[in-house]
Amino acid sequence: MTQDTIVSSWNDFDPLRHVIVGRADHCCVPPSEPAVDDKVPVDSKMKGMWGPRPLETVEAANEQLDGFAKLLESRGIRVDRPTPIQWNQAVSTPDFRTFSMFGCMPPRDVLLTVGNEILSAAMSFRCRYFEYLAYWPLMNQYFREDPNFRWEQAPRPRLTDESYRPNYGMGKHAMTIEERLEKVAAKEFVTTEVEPMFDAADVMRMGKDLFVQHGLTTNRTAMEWMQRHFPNHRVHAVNFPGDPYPIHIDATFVPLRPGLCINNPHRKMPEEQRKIFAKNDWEIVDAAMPAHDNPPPLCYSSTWLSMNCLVLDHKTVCVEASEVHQMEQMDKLGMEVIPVPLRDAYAFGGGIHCCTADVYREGTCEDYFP
Ligand code: ABU
Repeated sequence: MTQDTIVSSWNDFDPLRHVIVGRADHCCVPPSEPAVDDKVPVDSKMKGMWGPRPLETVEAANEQLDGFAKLLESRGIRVDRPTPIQWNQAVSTPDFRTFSMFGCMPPRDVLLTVGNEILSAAMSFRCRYFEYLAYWPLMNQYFREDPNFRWEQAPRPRLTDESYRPNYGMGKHAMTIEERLEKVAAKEFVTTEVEPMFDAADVMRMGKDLFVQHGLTTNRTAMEWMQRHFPNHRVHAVNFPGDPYPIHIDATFVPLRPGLCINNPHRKMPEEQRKIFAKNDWEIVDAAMPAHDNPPPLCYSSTWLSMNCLVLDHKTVCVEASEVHQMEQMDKLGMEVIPVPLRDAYAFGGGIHCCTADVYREGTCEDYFP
């Protein structure tokens, strides 16, 4: 690593030195579109509503995000923030049109850091097509500061109607949870395989190995693209059959340090996929139950944001301050726990891990699964 190195991160647990924390400014609830519709449960109050989020919720979320940024800075971690744009604008390409964007929370969905590269994801939500623009000033700055930084963009998806299964889970007779789970078990999701589509938050980085969740936001074609793009890595497809809305791996399967992961007890990794961990002496522990029965209002995510934590180093972890069971479990697992109030930001796209994106962690690319 040279003195000029700004960007380097190979996993989610080595000592964190530089991170991006999202902002809630101008965030919107997006209008109906195929990929979004499938993420919003049929009985959700969000069904059918769209437009700018209420100002008081934006202010409350920003207060907590700013507080989190300050806390990280107080521990000597450099924190950068995105530059929000006016998200309440229509998006139009030759292939589709939608009437508003989403926001610059959460960065983890958009930016995938692998070593000295930050890759903007090929996201399947039309409303998130231009979200990378909020990070463009930072990417441009890193490009100028760090001669080895690889500023990358995955192929821009076309997101025509061909990219989605028509009326997946929708229509007059919306799918029941049982029917959804059957589709998940059959690995049949709203996205088709006509082009690579993925969210960066579906990728769990563990040195030479990238574990990628196949679900609503990431397809198999994206995994094939990733394997060719990262030829020195091993890309593993993982599925979590107990999750009726499989989106993003970081509230399902979370490494805390080399040799230890927590796994959502409702979304267990199948035996076949666990073998690689067992063979290499990794322990997989069931995560603690969430402290809340329901997510906050206007929230896309599940209550399992409880386990969506940010590991600062092998012994220190940030957990949302109201998640008492998860904090207690982390403590028992030998971690120093830093409680972070962030529940007011959940509705904007996620929790403690989601609202960040790695820029620099110490350490190198290890082979944990030889
Ligand atoms: N962005 C993480 C959401 C995961 C979940 O809803 O469980």
